[in-house]
Order: sequence, then C-alpha cells, then structure tokens
Amino acid sequence: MEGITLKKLDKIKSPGGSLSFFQLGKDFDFEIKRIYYIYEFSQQNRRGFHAHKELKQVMFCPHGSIEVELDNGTEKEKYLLDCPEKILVLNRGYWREFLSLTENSILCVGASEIYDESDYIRNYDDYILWSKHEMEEKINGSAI
Ligand code: T46
Repeated sequence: MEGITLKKLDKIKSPGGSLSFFQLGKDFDFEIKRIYYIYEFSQQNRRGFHAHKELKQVMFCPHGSIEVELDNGTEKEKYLLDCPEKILVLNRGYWREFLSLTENSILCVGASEIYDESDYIRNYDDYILWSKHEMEEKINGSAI
C-alpha cells in the first residue's frame, strides 16, 4: 500500500546475542518525538480502530507476533510483525487495527509527534469522510 513500508532489518549476531537497528534518513524520514509500547495484550485482543491525521510512526514487535491491518479508505492490507527484525513505517492517514497473534506480544512505536488526542479519528464513518476529502485535496492540489 502506498505510504507504508514493511522492512526486514539486518540481524547482527555476536556471542552475546543478536542486535538490529533502524535509523533516521535510511529507514524512516521523521524525527521521533515520542515512544510508546503496548504489552499485556490478551490473546486475540484487538486494539486500534482509529486513524491519525498527521502522526507518522515506525513500529516493531520485539516479542511475539502482531498483525497490523491498514485501511486507506479504499483498500485494506495486512502486515505481519512476527520477528524483532521487522519494522513497519506508516505515513499519516491510515485507519488501523492491531491483532496480537501470540500471548505476551509487545508492540513498540516511535511517533513523529507528542500525544495529541485531536490528531485521532476514532469513528470509521468519520474516517471515510476525512479520507475522501484528503483524496480530493490531493487531486485538486496536483491539478494546479
Ligand atoms: C497507535 C497504536 C499502535 C496517552 O495518554 N498517551 C499516549 O502517548 C498514547 C499512545 C495513548 N494515551 C492514552 C489514550 C487512551 O486513553 O492511552 C489510552 C489508550 O490509547 P489508545 O486507545 O489510542 O490505544 P491503541 O492501542 O488503540 O492505540 C495506540 C496509539 O494510541 C496509536 O497511536 O498507533 O497504539
């Protein structure tokens, strides 16, 4: 889906264990102002059900397995974060749902902005109206 990147990072192995990293400029293109993480998902627990008007995010699952379903108002796509080396980079504007596929999954998120509830769209019908408006703005903008 346009605006979404699922990437598998290198795994650097050493006698002490493994290490992966992602960094500004190479793997994502926005400053991270906030980090948060979701844990203690109960099995089959779903979260999300919202979109962000401006927030960009990079997310990864250091433990367990999480399915991320994204919706841009016209199409839906599922992405699987099932190993610590995968990152998902999200541009603004996608409706999302998260499903923990294993017990004790953890989802970590690096976000481009500090917490602002007014950036959330938490009603799907409102999201569809918003995404149509965004699409029209994009088309009108590119026509100039
Ligand atoms: C996202 C997914 C992956 C705060 O007070 N500060 C924060 O930084 C965040 C992220 C949340 N909250 C409050 C807002 C709610 O009262 O924590 C409560 C639970 O948040 P929410 O229902 O939005 O949780 P999720 O799991 O649906 O979504 C969260 C993030 O909000 C969202 O940006 O992409 O994790």
